[in-house]
Amino acid sequence: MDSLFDDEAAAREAIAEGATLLRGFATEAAPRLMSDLAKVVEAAPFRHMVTPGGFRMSVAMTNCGQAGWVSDAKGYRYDADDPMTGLAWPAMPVPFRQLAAVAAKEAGYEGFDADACLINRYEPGARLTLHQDRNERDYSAPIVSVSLGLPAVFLFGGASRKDRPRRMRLESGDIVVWGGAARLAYHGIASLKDGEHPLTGRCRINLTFRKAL
Ligand code: MD3
Ligand code: FE
Repeated sequence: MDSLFDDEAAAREAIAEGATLLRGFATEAAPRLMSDLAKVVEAAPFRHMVTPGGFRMSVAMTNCGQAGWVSDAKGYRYDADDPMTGLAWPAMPVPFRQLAAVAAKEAGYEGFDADACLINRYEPGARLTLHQDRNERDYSAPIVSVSLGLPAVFLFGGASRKDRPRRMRLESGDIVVWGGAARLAYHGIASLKDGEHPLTGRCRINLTFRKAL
């Protein structure tokens, strides 16, 4: 194997116009991603953000990269600094950036260079209600998502919140690249089922790589 991410065996599955599932693409790199993540989390701990409407999110979040996604009473946005520490978000570990770029290329998006990585941690019962990702400047760049640990049911809707979502199981090591027509689709995560995973313990971690700036 010449590189951690050069997985000849990775199967490309078209799941919708512009969306590609790379099953198991991150499995080899996962232990390294978890140790790099531990360093990120030392500098920028997971926290439960509050929505502009005043609800505490069940998903715990942190970020790395030049900008991080934040939510508070003032709204949703990307910010260069972590509001919890007042410091810049930790730099994006090189293996994170490389994995995102290689996965994007595999899905047909050459030259993807993520500047932000939102890290979501789901404990049993945590969920993410249907939403669109609209805080990034340029919707022509895809979003690359990496699932680690416990499996989840991903809800993939349409261009309108009213479109009934498809349910898809995402497992540890799966990467999905969301671009083109899928980039502004409504999506979410159903309430996480309890379990235990050798990589993460009793949780699911999702890394989403974005071009935010
Ligand atoms: C489809 N995260 O962080 S990843 C998010 O598993 C988010 O934590 C979920 O939705 C998670 O915003 C889902 C898959 C994903 C991410 C971004 C998308 C799917 C997407 C953007 C557009 C369309
Ligand atoms: Fe999202």
